Amino acid sequence: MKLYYATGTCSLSPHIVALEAGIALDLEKVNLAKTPHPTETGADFTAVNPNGYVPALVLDDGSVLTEGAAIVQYLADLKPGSALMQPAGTAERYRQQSWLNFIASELHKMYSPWLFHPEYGVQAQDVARKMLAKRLAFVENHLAKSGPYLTGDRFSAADAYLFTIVGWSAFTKVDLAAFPHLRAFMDRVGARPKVREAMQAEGMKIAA
Ligand SMILES: N[C@@H](CCC(=O)N[C@@H](CS)C(=O)NCC(=O)O)C(=O)O
Repeated sequence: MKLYYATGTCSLSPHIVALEAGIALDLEKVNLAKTPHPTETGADFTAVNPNGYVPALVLDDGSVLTEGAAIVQYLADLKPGSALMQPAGTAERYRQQSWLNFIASELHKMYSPWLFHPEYGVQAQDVARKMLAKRLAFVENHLAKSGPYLTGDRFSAADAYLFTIVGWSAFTKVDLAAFPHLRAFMDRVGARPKVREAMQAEGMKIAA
């Protein structure tokens, strides 16, 4: 299987899940700075994902799976023993899917495009930061009551996604000072060997 990724973007989440599950992926980097996005081998990425965004996972049968929240579930389900997602149909699985959807719609898309595209303007960015502060406060309260991970004691695919997205905070000037449990979560997940391995493989800086 091959994961199309761009360094430090939302594709870090399936990259982490694959490593945590013990799945060896081929990686192909996409240059998002150029339009249409070329890959590192010179291919046109829109031929893989017509929407032009990462992550995209090419499965062993050659078909392509897109949407990060679906890709992490696919990878986790390949290795049920990794317990990165609970079995389909269980209440725990729906809770994890609820978090994946929350992260995708309430956090991911609030950071991006608003905070990565200055052309949206300062006013739009301020609105996004205010909304994010509310949503992150919700995550903070949840972690305080029910942590240390989103669904309790075990790291899951939803945690990989949360870590990836909240990791954009410093760069986008989203202040985490009021969220000690979330900051502790970021440190805890960031210290996981497979998380560090994924970040290093993408050429990201990791804390010593
Ligand atoms: N709905 C997609 C969105 C993915 C997405 O926003 N990817 C960003 C990087 S975090 C991207 O590749 N943007 C480049 C573009 O849209 O051209 C998902 O959840 O996987």
